[in-house]
Amino acid sequence: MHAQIKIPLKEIILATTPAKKSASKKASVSEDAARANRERPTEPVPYKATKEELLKFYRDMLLIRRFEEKAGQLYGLGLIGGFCHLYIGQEAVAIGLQSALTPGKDSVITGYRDHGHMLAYGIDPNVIMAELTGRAAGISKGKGGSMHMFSTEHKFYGGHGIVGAQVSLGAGLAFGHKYANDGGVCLAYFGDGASNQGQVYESFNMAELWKLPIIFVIENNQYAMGTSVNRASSEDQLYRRGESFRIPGIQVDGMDVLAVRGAAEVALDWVRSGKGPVLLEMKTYRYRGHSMSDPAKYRSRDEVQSVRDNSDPIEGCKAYLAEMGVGADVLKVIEKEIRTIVNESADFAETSPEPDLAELYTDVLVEQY
Ligand SMILES: Cc1ncc(C[n+]2csc(CCOP(=O)(O)OP(=O)(O)O)c2C)c(N)n1
Ligand SMILES: [Mg+2]
Repeated sequence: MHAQIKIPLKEIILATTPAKKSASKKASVSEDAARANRERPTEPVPYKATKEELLKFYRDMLLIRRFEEKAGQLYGLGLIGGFCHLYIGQEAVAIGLQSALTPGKDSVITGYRDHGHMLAYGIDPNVIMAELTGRAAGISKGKGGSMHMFSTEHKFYGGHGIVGAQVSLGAGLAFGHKYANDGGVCLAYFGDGASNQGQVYESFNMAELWKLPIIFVIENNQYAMGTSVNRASSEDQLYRRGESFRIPGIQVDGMDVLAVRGAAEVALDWVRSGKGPVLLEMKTYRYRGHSMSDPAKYRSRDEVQSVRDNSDPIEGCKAYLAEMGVGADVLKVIEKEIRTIVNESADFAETSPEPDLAELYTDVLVEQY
């Protein structure tokens, strides 16, 4: 028996390539040229927010941050059961993108890390917190919990626990917009881990083929549970993932709300003008573990601290506000208002009644087709 000799894959490919080198070289050059000639969205620029808009971004991001911190506390007290995935660190993504949407026209769908996207849509914090604590007043009547929240009146379609499933469902929502000719665009969020799922690529193919009005948003927070993006992804520049489907991709600083909003403007212009989908890779970071049960041993405290110190989206927004002359006194008033809203939502969620036992038998099947 021969001893097995390991030859790097690259060398095998070179050794077996036919001699007609110039012809194959030529083909690849013209392919590159064709790709370069394809129309692309314009390069996004940071959004030029007015002082009022910037204050609203700050307020909305702070609401997510404080709401999530409170949810973490309620979980620790045993008032929230089951899974709970916090969005702390990623606030600029949901706020930058969703502030650019037209309410009642555009739709949003995401995975299980969904509280922030609901708050960004202006949904009442009381009904979100009540859902977390499993109360009848919760947005899914207390039966969905953290991962399964919906608000069809806001065109917010969940809240999904199956990694990547929301991408195909989002393509369906976009198909709905096109079919009804209602001018709406679907924003479908998914993670860096989800971006390795097969159904994502089936959805990319159909979405581009049918020029569906959809913005695919990869929230690249660097980890899928305990696995870093570089360990799990052969192409870790995730904005390139739509390339072979002819879906243009843009990489964005997802820790900067103005950069995110700027990219949202470009993406919406592209999609609304009928050019089909676009892919946004949001480079972001989650400060907390994957879920409440994750001690996050796969990364160092220093790594997390360094992101907090250097790229925190709320601190970044504060700096922009300071440049516009907004003083600490104004921010303090906002901080106080947010604390009140969040405390009230926790009180509401603790004191409102649990669902009736009979609710166990409702919403299980759709009776009519
Ligand atoms: C189809 C499927 N496979 C595996 C899981 C288990 N799972 C839950 S979350 C997760 C990681 C996903 O990471 P990412 O897409 O980066 O999202 P993030 O949690 O970082 O927001 C995995 C593997 C699942 N829920 N569904
Ligand atoms: Mg991730």
